[in-house]
Amino acid sequence: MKVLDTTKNFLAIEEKYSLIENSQVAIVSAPYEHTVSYGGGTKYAPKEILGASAYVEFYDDEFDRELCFDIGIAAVKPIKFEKKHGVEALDMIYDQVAELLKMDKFVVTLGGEHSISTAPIKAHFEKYPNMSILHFDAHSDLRDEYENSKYSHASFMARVAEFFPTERITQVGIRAQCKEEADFIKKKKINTYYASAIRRGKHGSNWQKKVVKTLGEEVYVTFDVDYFDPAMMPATGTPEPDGFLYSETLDVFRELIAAGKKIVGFDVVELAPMDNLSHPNLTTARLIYKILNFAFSGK
Ligand SMILES: [Mn+2]
Repeated sequence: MKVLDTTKNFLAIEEKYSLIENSQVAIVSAPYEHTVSYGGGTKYAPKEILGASAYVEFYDDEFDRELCFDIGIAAVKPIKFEKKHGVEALDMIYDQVAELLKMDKFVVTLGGEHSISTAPIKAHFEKYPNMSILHFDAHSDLRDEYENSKYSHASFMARVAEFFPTERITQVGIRAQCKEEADFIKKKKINTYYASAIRRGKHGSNWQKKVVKTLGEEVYVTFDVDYFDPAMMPATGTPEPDGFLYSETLDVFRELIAAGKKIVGFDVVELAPMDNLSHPNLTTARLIYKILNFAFSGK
């Protein structure tokens, strides 16, 4: 499998830490964008995230280590979708993630729009049949279809719910959905932590711990950056007010690790890079490296 070279890979690390055979982590770039409903640009996200990652420090003070040199991180060459979309595009992502999982890599998938997440979730679910899904997002993405597409970014979780046990899905930060989605959540017993309920204190001061309690031992994370407050993350297609900040979000991962639970893989989607505004790209790159630090905290 071909990887990006030192100038273009994650953290811009030298070859011996970023060849596929030397790396425990593989980063998949899925620059897929087909069903934009508001602002566009997610197809540029993987390249911009990798570019910004060159400015992320290797050292993490919380873990007192330079994780990248301990585990190795390979960035695989981006998937070329050309004219392919819908199921065909998802199959391409699935094949690459499944192949890397077979090689025992920890896989991180970069979107693209949120519809891509169905593919890595399916591949991880086959390897980790007991896993839970932890879904950060402003939207629940449970519309059966949106703008005549079953594979819209607004329907991705509805597709996941067709093959994944819904009571094992936990959503955090939701603040924009239609009634059909709210009804579906109740009927299918999805654990949804609405932004307003968190802010109103409905889940107490340590809401992060409550979120973690709903999860099993193995956790797959799907992270839509529009979960964050638009003040810190304006670079996304459908920004919604009343979002979350960085540190309170990391506390979810801290509770997860404290509870002895394990992150088995993750994806980060919906970054739509903006001209002349670099901090959203850097924030996303830092988030990815930080989640890796949590995922490998015990190793
Ligand atoms: Mn969203």
